[in-house]
Amino acid sequence: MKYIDLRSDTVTKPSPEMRAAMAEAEVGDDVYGEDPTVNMLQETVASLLGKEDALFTPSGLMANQIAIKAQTNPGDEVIVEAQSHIYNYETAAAAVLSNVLLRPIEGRYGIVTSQQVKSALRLPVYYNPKTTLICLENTHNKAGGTVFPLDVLKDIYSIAQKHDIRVHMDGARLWNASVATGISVKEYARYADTITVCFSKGLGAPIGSALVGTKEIIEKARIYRKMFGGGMRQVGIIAAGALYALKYHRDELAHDHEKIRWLANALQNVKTISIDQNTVQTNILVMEVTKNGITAEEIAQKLKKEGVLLSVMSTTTIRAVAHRDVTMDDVQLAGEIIKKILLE
Ligand code: TLP
Repeated sequence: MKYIDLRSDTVTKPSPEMRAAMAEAEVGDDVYGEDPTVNMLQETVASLLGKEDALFTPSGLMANQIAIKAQTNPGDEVIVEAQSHIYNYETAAAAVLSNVLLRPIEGRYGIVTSQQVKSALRLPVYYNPKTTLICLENTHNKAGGTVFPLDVLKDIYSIAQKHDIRVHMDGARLWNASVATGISVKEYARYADTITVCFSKGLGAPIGSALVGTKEIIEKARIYRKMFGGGMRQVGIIAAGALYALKYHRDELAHDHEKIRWLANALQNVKTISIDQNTVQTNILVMEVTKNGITAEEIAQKLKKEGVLLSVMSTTTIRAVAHRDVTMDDVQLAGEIIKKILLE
């Protein structure tokens, strides 16, 4: 059966043109810093985000965890949003790899306010944990692809600087935030010390993320990437896919936003689905399915039988993610099938 796969934007496959660029990539040993294509990717990303340096990593998770490791000491406290990827979907890696205390703060639509951050600051007493890092997510996955407002980000960054706290932005989908708002990724990056960006989600590269920051932090990050088993050799083949995606696929993310907007509108009046239209900002749609006595998992199974794949986010919510490998026609057909299953 051919599925319409809306589980995630991670499912995209490299196009023939991207594969050709990968096949032609010049390579070298990146553990020696000698892969010209990786070096070009790192320079390109650092410059796009207006930071001194960047480090290519095999995954977004690794980039986030290296950022935490490089900016904390064991026993430190890291403020995270309660629904964030770092807190929910990273195998408790921060506790294991960095020995830090994650302090979750519940945001609205995944956005914590500067007031919440202020209230979370601890008195500098020796028996209190020392807060050294705040992690924010832009766009916010679990909240439905919501964009972090720039003014809130600015306020949080200024509070953090006053208290000698670093800010890390999990910008796995920062490209989407930028396309949706017209605010450059560089402008968002001004208000974070380190940023994770990802090439293998909406941009359509097969593998890879990057961590961006000062030379000093990236130097430390390189040590931890190696420690975590992420030192790669002739990886320019992969970096070439990322470079291709950055050059040709970024602007196309707007189409994915249109597809999700269409789906959200089409399902708005289905009485067994609840959609908060405020969350419909980019390429993700999180829907509460309220059909009596049926779990989200069972609904996802029924949809699968009809050829539509969605991901289950909780017992009552499912997620559809638009990406470059599904067309508007696919999404419209999926919309009809979702309606049919939820109304039957
Ligand atoms: N998110 C995946 C799943 O893990 C949930 C998805 O399908 O959306 N930050 C954010 C905000 C993410 O959404 C993800 C992946 C990551 C980090 C981790 O990236 P990878 O999968 O490259 O380790």
